[in-house]
Amino acid sequence: MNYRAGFLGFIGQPNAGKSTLLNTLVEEKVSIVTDKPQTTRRRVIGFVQGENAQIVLVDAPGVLKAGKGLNAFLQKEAEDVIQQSDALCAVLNLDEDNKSHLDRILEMVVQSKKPWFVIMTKVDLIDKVHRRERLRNELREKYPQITVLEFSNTWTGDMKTFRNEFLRIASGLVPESPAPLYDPELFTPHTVRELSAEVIREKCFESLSQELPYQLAVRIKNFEETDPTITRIFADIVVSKESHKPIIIGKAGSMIKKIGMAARKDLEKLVGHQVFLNLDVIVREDWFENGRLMKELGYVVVEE
Ligand SMILES: Nc1nc2c(ncn2[C@@H]2O[C@H](COP(=O)(O)OP(=O)(O)OP(=O)(O)O)[C@@H](O)[C@H]2O)c(=O)[nH]1
Ligand SMILES: [Mg+2]
Repeated sequence: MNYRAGFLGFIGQPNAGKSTLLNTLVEEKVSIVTDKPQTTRRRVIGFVQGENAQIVLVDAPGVLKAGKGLNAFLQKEAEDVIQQSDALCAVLNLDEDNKSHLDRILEMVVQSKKPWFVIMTKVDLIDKVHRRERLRNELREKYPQITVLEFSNTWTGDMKTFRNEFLRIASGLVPESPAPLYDPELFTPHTVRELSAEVIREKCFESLSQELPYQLAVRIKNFEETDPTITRIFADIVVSKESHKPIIIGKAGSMIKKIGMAARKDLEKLVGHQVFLNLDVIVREDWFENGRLMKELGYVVVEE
């Protein structure tokens, strides 16, 4: 069998479980996951290595209606992932109450003219059993050639089977390649510094409510690895309004302490040793509507 390698983009609604899928398949925490929609902001890449194939998974932000500022960036990022992938996976979540949102995902992958398949996620939600059957039948009728896999993050024993099945299907959709596209020893091209900023953002998402998580960004100021026993990380939590600052800091610093402790625990797992973490909160007025500030925070469309 000839070797195959290529980019496979996950396209789905916000909260569909795309990042969960990526982490499960890569068997590492590459992409952050929260119960809030619009968690992923920039494309996140992870590799799945098979015997005769390397699948480069691309986790995109959930598909949104076009907007401005950060939302426009998220939409463009999802569209670019569609364009730049060799094949696509439509991620259809059973907890989506508005069926037309799932139809939109299907329309987008069909329109791309790329090879594609479907992963139906959250199949553990038993009150959605009727939806699972209906969606399966509809897909079989409309797209008889398309493979439909099912996924639940509650599975324990079955992950290996799912992973193998995924590799078999995805390998058939990516092009032949003389060699892997990335070093097969790696699981992601992202640096530990980049992953660290995302871990801190995840803890902010988990600890804060309402619009706050959507209006903050995390920037690593300094990442010191000179001492092999301890990594020192200095980061800014960037908020969009002066009034958000005291909420993030919390009463007597309790909120920022909570975020910092949770982040440090995960960062220590990531780097494999002790982490010193220093978090500051800074205000950049309405950064998510300001092209220049967005660019400064790394939310800039990569032209390739
Ligand atoms: N019940 C159930 N929940 C799941 C499953 N997969 C993911 N979730 C949960 O769904 C929520 C969203 O998961 P994510 O992986 O962050 O979803 P996403 O598609 O990456 O979301 P965005 O980045 O916002 O576009 C999290 O709370 C997950 O724990 C599943 O199979 N079953
Ligand atoms: Mg995500």
